Order: sequence, then C-alpha cells, then structure tokens
Amino acid sequence: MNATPLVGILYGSSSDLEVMREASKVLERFGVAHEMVESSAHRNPTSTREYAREARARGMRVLICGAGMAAHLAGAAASETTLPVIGVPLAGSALGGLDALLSTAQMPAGVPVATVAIGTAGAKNAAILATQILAVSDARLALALEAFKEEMAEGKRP
Ligand code: RP5
Repeated sequence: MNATPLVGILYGSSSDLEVMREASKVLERFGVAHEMVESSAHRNPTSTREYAREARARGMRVLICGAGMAAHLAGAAASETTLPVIGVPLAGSALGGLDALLSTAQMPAGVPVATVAIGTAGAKNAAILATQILAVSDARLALALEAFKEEMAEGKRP
C-alpha cells in the first residue's frame, strides 16, 4: 500500500511477523493504509522511541504493537505518543503468552494500552479496532464495518 500510512504495525521480532501479518491482512481488506516495522523495545529502544514520537506528525492515527515474552513494546510506544496504542500479546514463550498479556495490559494509570487477545485472534481484532477508531470520523470505513458485521452474522469468519 503506497498511501501515507494511517496505522503503524510495530512488532518486536521477525518471529512475530507471521501472526502480525494477520493484522495487516485485515487492514488491507478495509483499505486502510498501513506499514509494518520490526522494532524491539529492548533490542532497539532508540528506534522504537523515535518511531512512536514521530508517528503523529507523519500522519498516523493508530499504532498496533505486537510482542511476546516481557512484551514492553506497546507500553514503550504509548509512553512516547498521544496516538491510541493497541497491544497484541504474542505466545511462543514457556508461558504461552500469559507473560505478554500481563506485560501489555498492566500499564500504570496515565499510559493506556488497549490490549487484545493473545496471538492471531488478537492481531485480527487489533486491526478491526484500529479501523473502528478511524471510522469515528470516516463514513466509508463505518459502512465497511457494518458490512463486515453482516458477513459475520451470515457465518463468515474474519
Ligand atoms: C520479544 O521477544 C519479541 O516480540 C518476541 O515475541 C520475543 C522473542 O523474540 P526472538 O528471540 O524470537 O527474537 O521481544
């Protein structure tokens, strides 16, 4: 997608890419311009901070952050931006993603991260939620979301 990205999908490692691609597929379905960037909160703290700091000025409206294990990525991004941040906890560790779920959701007051389910369902829901946030001020997306709900009612799964 070549348009200015409205949604930035950050993920912490190449090992997260397969699951986070599910978020990208959903955004493609809704025609939401986005980009995917690998940046770890722990291994690349400077580039993660800069990405979050510059996102609003670049025209982005929502960030989706997927990470596993200690999963500091969404919280680190949220601490550097006023954009809404959606966190996707990823499995793969000995704890099956429970570590990432708690690390992503348990933010202190003042720095919210909207946390979705662990893994693929969460990645898809993060993209749907991002689309819903954009649809607050976008009638085309609101209509597309209504059609999406009708499809689900008829049995189609996202
Ligand atoms: C996290 O550690 C990443 O988001 C990934 O889910 C997990 C493991 O990373 P790798 O060791 O596979 O690069 O930072």
